[in-house]
Amino acid sequence: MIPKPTEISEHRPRVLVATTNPGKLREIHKILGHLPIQLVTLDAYPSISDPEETGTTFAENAKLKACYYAHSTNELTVAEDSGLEIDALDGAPGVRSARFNGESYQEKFRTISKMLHERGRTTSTARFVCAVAVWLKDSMIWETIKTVEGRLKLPPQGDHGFGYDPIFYYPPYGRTLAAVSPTEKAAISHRGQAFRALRTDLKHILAKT
Ligand code: ITT
Repeated sequence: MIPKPTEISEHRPRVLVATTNPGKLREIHKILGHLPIQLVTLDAYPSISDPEETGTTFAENAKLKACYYAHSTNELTVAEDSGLEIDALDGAPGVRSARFNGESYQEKFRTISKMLHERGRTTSTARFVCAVAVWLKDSMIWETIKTVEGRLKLPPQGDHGFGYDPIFYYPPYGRTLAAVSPTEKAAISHRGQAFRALRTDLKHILAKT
């Protein structure tokens, strides 16, 4: 007898992708979504509040989130911390990218423009960074950190992606990451690289569970 899809998925190993950011989740789902695993999101755990991101590096925050959600759910947990580093602003907004000045991204972009102007600049080299940690019970069982190099380009351009994509110009494409397709972004992005590395190692990771 052919098992029903729900019966198949119940026998697949569960992996919790612990992020509250829908933009991240869409991109991660595109890379891990077709694997023989059951991808679980934080929607399954509505009563768990977000941890305070007290780390000073992307790697520390990724570990902190993975550890926190793994302990709260007892799931094999993948978490990531990411953000934009602008060289002319000494690496800001960095680990504070999500919380950086301004409620909306339009406000954040205006703040960045003003800060650059105060330093006599209109542009700067910059990079997106993505640190990923996988945690089970009391141990971290996998981690990576990946980056994509580009330049700031104001005013913002493009409607795809999320966050700082409209001001992140990627020279090989000649466009911002908000002006390219999701597939083009995933091919070169910090998150695309990190989650493809996770996908490659997933068999070994699952063998440890
Ligand atoms: P979780 O902690 O729940 O995963 P978050 O959005 O708070 O969600 P972070 O603390 O890692 O996550 O902050 C990441 C921020 O960095 C994100 O909100 C964007 O502002 C920015 N960012 C990261 N990756 C990006 C990308 O691919 N494109 C544009 N902006 C990005």
